[in-house]
Amino acid sequence: MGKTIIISNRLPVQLQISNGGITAIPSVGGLATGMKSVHSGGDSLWIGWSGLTNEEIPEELEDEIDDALSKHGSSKVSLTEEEVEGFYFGFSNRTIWPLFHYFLEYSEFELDSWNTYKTVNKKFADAILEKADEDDTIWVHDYQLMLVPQMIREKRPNIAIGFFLHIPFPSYEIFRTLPWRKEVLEGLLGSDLIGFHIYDYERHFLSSVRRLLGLEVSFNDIYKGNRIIKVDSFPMGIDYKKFSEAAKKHGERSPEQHSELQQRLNKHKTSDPDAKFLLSIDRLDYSKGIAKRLYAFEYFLNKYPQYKEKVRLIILAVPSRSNVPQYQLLKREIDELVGRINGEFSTVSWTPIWYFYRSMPFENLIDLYTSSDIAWLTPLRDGMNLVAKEYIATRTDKTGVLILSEMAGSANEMNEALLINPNNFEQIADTIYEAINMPKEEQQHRNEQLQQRLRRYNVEKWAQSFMNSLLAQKERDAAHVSK
Ligand code: ADQ
Repeated sequence: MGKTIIISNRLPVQLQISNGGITAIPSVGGLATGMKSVHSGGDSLWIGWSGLTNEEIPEELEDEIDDALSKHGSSKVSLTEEEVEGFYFGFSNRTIWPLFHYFLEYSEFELDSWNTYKTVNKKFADAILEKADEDDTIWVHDYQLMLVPQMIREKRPNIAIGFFLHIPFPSYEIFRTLPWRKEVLEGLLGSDLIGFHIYDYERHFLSSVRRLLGLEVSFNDIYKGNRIIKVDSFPMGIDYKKFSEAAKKHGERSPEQHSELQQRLNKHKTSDPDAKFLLSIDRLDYSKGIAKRLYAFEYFLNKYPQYKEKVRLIILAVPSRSNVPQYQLLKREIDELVGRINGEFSTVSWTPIWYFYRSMPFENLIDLYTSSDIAWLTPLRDGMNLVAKEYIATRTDKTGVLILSEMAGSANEMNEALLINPNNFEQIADTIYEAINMPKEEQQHRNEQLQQRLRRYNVEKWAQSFMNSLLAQKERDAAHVSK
C-alpha cells in the first residue's frame, strides 16, 4: 500500500516570519488533531495553502519554507493575493458558504470568482498529481476543493480518492440555484467515497445527483459509467481525552495557579453562589446565529426578570473572514446589540453580557467550559458544531446543561441535550429556565450518556472509519470494473 495524501485549503501548520527566519508551528485545530492518526510517520503527506500569499513570502525564504514544511510532512500550494481573494474570500466564502448554510440572499454568483476557484482547484490537483503514486490514497477536505477529485481522476483513473464535506450539503431546492451546480457535482464525483457529517446532507446530495445529472442511485451508491461511487455519513468527533484530561488537571490546580480569566470567573461565583454562567462560543459567522441569540437573551431577561443580576451570558466570538462585507456588518450588529442590552439591563454590580471578540488559548477555553453552568449553542445552520462536544467532554463531575440548536449536525447524536429551534424565542427562554432549574441528578444522567458516546466515537475513530470505508470501496469498485 502506498502513502496517504491529505489535501485541505490550509495546512496543519502555521508559518511565522520573524527576524528574517521562518518558523512552522503545528496547528491545534480539530482537523489537524483528527488527522493525526492518519497523518503520522513517513507515510503521509499533507498538501495545502500555507496561509501566506506569494507577495508575502520573500523569495530568499522559499527554500527554507519548503524545508520547514516538509519536516511536518507538509507541502505547500502557492497562491497569489488575487487568487486568495477570488478563490477563498470570493467563491468559497461568498458563494458556497452562504448557499450551503441556506443564506441564499448572501450568495454572490460571480463568473470571475468561479473562474479563480477553478484555477486554484487545478493548482491543488496539479500539486497532488506531482506527488501521487498509483497506489496512494487521497483524502480531499471541504468546500474549497470540490473540483479537485475529478481533476485527479482524469489523470489517474485508478487512484483511491475520498472527499469529506465539513459543512452541510443543502437541499436540492437550494443547491439548484447555483449556476455551476453540475460542474460542482461532477467535480465531487471524481471521488470513490464522499463523506458527510450526517445522513440528511447525504440524502440532499444524492437527490441533487439524481435530479441534476440523471445518474442511477441505489441506496448510497451512485453509478457513473463503469464506476460506483459510495456516499456515506461520518459524524466527526473530538479529541475527547485531550479535553477531559485538561479539565481534570484544571480542577486539580490551586487558586494561585488559576489564570486571570479563571480568577475573574471565580470572584463572580463566590460573590453570589446562585449566579449562573451561560456560555456561547463560535467563530463570528452569520451561520452561528449570534445576533439572534442576543435577542433571545433579551427576551429571556424580560420574560423571567427574577434572573436579572443572577445570569450572565459569556460570548466568545473568534474573528473570522473579516474581509467579507457580511462579516463586517455582523460584527457591527453584535457590538451594538451587546452595548444596547448591557446598557438596558446593567446594574451597579451586574453586567448581563461579557463579550470577548478574540481567539483564546486552549487553557482559557477550558476555564470557560469548566466554569459555565450552561453551554448555549444555537447556530442557524452548522455542519456539525464541535464546541458542543468539547463542552460535554470537559464536564468531569458530569454537571452542566447543553442547549443546542436542532440545526447543528451534532444535534443528531446529542439527544440528551436540550434541543431548540434557534428562531423560537419563547422556546429558548423556557429552555434556559429549564436548564437553570434542572436537578443535578438529571444533568449527570444526561451527560453520562453523552460522554460515553463521545468517548467512544472520537475524532481518531472518525478518521479511521473514513479511511477504512474508502479502501473497502476502492476494492469493491475495482471488482465491479473488472466484471
Ligand atoms: P467551525 O465552523 O469552525 O468548523 P466548530 O465545529 O464549532 O465550527 O469548531 C470550532 C473550533 O474552534 C472548536 O474546536 C473550538 O474549540 C475552537 N474555538 C472556538 N472559539 C474559539 C476561541 N475564541 N479561541 C480558540 N478556539 C476557539 C467547521 C464547520 C462545523 C464543523 C467543523 C468540523 O462549520 O460545522 O463541526 O468544521 O467539521
